[in-house]
Amino acid sequence: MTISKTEYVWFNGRLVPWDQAQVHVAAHVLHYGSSVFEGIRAYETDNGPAIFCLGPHVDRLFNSAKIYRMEIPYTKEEIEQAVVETVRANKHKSCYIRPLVFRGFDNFGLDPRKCPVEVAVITIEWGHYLGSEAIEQGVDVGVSSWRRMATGTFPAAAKIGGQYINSQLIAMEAIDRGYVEGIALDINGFVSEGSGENIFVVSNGEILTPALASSILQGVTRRCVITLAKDLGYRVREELIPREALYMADEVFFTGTAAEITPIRSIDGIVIGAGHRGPVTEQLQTEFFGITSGRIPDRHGWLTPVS
Ligand code: PPE
Repeated sequence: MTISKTEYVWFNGRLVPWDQAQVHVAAHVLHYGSSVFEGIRAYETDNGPAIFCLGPHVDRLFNSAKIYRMEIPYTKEEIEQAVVETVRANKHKSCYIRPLVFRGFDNFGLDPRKCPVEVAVITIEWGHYLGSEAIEQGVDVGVSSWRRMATGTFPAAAKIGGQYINSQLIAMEAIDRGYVEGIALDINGFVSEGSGENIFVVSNGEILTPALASSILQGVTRRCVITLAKDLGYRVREELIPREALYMADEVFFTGTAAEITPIRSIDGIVIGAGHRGPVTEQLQTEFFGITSGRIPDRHGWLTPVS
């Protein structure tokens, strides 16, 4: 998605005009990927924009920073407030929000802890991640030749900037092969996730999703979809999923802040289920988009109103 400038970026404690939110080329993050970040959506409702799962996203941001030994110089409440203020200042009806915490410039070398920790909140207009028709029609994807990082090499559950080189390799390969997205396996060959999405499999009325041990990001949307599925009476299991379970599934879908709930209609040219969005996926979408739009009561307290 091409970024269109907004009026303001929240940068190190205050709203500044878009063009003033700049870093130096010596910033540590540019050289070594030293950042943690989030992706959050604000949805349009009748009462103005509402931010989806703000608390869980800010919690994950702080957990990512903790693992990476990065002290965020603001409290969680201050970051939440910064997100709300930025959405409001840019007068969005709906938007994608990118909180970013990164190491600025002080020294080169691999102990970054002398470099200042800088914080930005950027908001942009963003439609459907995997194409405008993807939510209804589903997408064609392929299993990547790139694996997710092996356990004990990178903390896959955390959202750390440098780790996204792995995702970029998966995404570029998929697009070069004519797919919308790639599915990566973990180092043992079990299903892990998409370059920027978690994945779910529906088989014989049961819903499966890879466990945290399969090098997945601990997705906020994943957690919500598990909750919604249980509300609807489905059994959900987080477990090891072999690659062939994808091809044999009745339905497969991606979840993510950007991807929301996107059906997968083929994998490696093999048609999944009936080859279009399945009934379980549709039922979950109805709940998800009902809650995010305010049409269904927010029974889990997932929305933070902006106005
Ligand atoms: N796995 C990965 C690797 C990932 O990047 C995301 C989010 C997810 C799973 C889903 O997590 P969650 O958003 O908390 O449900 N990917 C972000 C998009 C990446 C991009 O910048 O492009 C997102 O959806 O915001």
